[in-house]
Amino acid sequence: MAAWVKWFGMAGLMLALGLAGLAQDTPEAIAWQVTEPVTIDGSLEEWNKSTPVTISKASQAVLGGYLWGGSYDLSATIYLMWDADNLYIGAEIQDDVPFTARPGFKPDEADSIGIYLSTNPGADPTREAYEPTDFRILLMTDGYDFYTAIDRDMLQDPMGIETGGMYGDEQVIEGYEAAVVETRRGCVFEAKIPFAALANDLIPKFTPEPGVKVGFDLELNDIDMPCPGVGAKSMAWTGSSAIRTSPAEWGVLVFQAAE
Ligand SMILES: [Ca+2]
Ligand SMILES: [Ca+2]
Repeated sequence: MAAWVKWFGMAGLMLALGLAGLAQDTPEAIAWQVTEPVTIDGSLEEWNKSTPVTISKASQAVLGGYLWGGSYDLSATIYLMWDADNLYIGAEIQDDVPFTARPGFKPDEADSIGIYLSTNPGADPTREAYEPTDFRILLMTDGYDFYTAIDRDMLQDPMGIETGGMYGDEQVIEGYEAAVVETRRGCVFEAKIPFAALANDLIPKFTPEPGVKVGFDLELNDIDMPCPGVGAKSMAWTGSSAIRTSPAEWGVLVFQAAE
């Protein structure tokens, strides 16, 4: 066998092993198909809670980790569900000072949840640059306004879905619904995001089906004093703070049929 054939064979093997390693290392979250209508009321009694995503470890702090005081300070158990038109997120959040925000500050420097979602199942999971079908969505977990933001600053051409809401006090997701119930340790948050809000004439609407997988991550953002100069902290399900600019560190969301 010619040396170059061996070399290419070895390189191919190493590439295959590398890709296999990558596939094994990519965490998967599950969104369950809705079996009964989800009522956005802050109660998760109608939810499939069999596969929670947890953010509760020091290793998941991605910004301001030195401020993290443990799971009572900030942690969450998060559930995902879907129907043909919507992604649902339910979160049992522990936050020693919930519903905290500062007027004019970014939602990711307030109490909020960040959702990272690709609407293109065919996207290259190793891509390091956002594509127009990659979305960073921020949901304020305050007790009444439920403002939202979509961050598209990492895209050269956002294809008509521009950055909005990044300085607070805006509702940028059409059809969005959210509700919250305060608990002893924080709150239960429940929200509905229509897939149509992540589509336009240029960006096709995502149509979930059982077995479909897309790039995905979750972020918890927290402040505990609504004063200028107070540091915010962020924790992520997987990856580092680089998830904000690169989908390469995201995990995967699997759309599962109802059992
Ligand atoms: Ca409910
Ligand atoms: Ca807080």
